[in-house]
Amino acid sequence: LSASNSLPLCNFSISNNDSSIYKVIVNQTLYPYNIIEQQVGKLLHAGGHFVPTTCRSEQRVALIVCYRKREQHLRMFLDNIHPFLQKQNLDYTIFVVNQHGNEDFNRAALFNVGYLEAMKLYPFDCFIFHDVDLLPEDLRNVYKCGDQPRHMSVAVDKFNYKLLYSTLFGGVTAFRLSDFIAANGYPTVYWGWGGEDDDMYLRVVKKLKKSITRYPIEIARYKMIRTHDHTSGTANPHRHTILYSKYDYGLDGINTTNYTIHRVTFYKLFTLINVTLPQEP
Ligand code: BGN
Repeated sequence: LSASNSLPLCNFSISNNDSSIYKVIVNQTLYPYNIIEQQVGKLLHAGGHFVPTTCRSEQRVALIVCYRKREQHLRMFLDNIHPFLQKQNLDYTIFVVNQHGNEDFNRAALFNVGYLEAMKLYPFDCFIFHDVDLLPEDLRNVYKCGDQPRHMSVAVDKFNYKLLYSTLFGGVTAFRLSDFIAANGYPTVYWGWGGEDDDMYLRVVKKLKKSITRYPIEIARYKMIRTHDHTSGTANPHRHTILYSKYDYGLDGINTTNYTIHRVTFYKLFTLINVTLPQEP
């Protein structure tokens, strides 16, 4: 896979505003995976890995998706995100981290697992952490990392394309490898819905001593997929307590992510990391 060094650096830019709108396809008639593979998987290497052939990418992007029982969402996500990222000429790989078992959902710990497992496979330098139900709508929303952690999902249709609050850091985020390591990754102590993204925001501000950045609100637009097959998790009653306890971020995060891998499978459209997270009472 080593791209020839003689190729020019990949350069993605859109001059004509009209062409920047990405046509999001939310198809309620569910295509089986093999049809999606035929439609958007032709140029992929095993495990949902794409490498531009006409240019050399400056970043290797790992797109980490947290997941549990959202089959329809995942299919729509894959159907949309592959052509989107290929148009941006990125060297990217899609990892779906599935939380197996009956423990409460732990979105943040799944992201850490994705990071840890991805690094065993390829020297990524950019990590994009993604909810499975968000689809980018504008090609100028480039899935790359910069000097500051970036909140990508600024304007979501469900919230009338408005930012809910100024420190919101949920949905989709992008971190340079060095920033993610310096933050000690995501927290692992948030079980159930809410708070883990606010915790990550505080890590950026307090531990990294950086501020987050965002693309302009007219660019960072997303459609939220809504189907009947998902049950949103229960809110975590401890989330405020943990968030405001000002605990030491060095003592919880990448270095304390406890997990058991069942299997890593290299499908055409993504790498599946199937994992159990032991939940302490
Ligand atoms: C916030 C949640 C976030 C969530 C956004 C958007 C909390 C912590 C309270 C101290 N934060 O209220 O996790 O992403 O709403 O839904 O619940």
